[in-house]
Amino acid sequence: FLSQPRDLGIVAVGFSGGQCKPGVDAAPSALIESGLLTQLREELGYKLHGDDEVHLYTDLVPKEDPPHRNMKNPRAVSNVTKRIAEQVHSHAKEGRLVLTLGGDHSIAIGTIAGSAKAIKERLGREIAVIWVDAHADINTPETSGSGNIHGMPVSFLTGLASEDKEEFFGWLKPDHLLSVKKLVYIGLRDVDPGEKRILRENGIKAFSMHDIDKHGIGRVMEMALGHIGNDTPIHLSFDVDALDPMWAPSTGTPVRGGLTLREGDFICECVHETGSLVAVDLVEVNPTLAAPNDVGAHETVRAGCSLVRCALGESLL
Ligand code: 5AB
Ligand code: MN
Ligand code: MN
Ligand code: MN
Repeated sequence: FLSQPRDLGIVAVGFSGGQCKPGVDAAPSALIESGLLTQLREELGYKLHGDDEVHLYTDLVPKEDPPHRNMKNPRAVSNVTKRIAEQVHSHAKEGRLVLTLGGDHSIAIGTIAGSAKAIKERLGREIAVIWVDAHADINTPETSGSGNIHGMPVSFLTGLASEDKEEFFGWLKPDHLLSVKKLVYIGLRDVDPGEKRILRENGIKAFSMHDIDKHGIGRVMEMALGHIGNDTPIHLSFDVDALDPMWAPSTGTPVRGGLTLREGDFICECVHETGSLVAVDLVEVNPTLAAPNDVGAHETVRAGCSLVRCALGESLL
């Protein structure tokens, strides 16, 4: 693990267009104000690249953005994720580990596209993705009941959904994509019927909360990392709603029966220990959902910071 880069590219994404609740765009500022980047710099010894600027991408959000194939805000999400892919790519091609602070989970279309392309160019390797979430986020526009693109990123990233038109994710090229064989889910407990069919038909590896209860998180991580194989570059995409609402109540789509904070931290520690981590996303923290004076928002931000620090090696002795 000593070879894992000490250079860290930061992409702070204040974007909420992949779903309908405002406030998830305020997460990067809340995470940064609570001291996350200072801790990474001063306590974990990373050299940070990119600044503390939170990108709002307002120039990329069109005034008129009617639904297309049932997707809400399709042009905005396509434009913004295309730009995020360029940002992540430019860090990753320099050999930096990339940390993206979302934002809703639609932004993973950009982060994973960017790291897949950079790692292919730099190392000639395909990345693996560990997707930690209560949800599978693999709806196609046609299977989605909500039309919210934060429930669809994995279908675009694996090529299960696609579009030719540039303005509707047509910018995604083969180099941006992820193989369904290199995808592993952890923490699932709220998967739509259409998504279950997609997971089954494509033989996608998934560890639900049931599997975690049955085997324990230690065994599940062994199996998850075993599936990916040694030495494969790993992109970790962590949706804070994978945690139980007890630890992360301030999120747009909470689901009971989730991971404890300790289990979430353990997942991040195990991924760090592989020495193969190339990128981390932390998404779906929404600090505005709690009532004023409610501790929920603060607790959720704190949990998010803890997950990121563990993924970046804080627990190593
Ligand atoms: B999240 C749902 N499957 O498609 C849908 O928070 C929820 O990024 C998606 O995991 C949740 O709208 C997206 C019902
Ligand atoms: Mn989720
Ligand atoms: Mn998600
Ligand atoms: Mn959510």
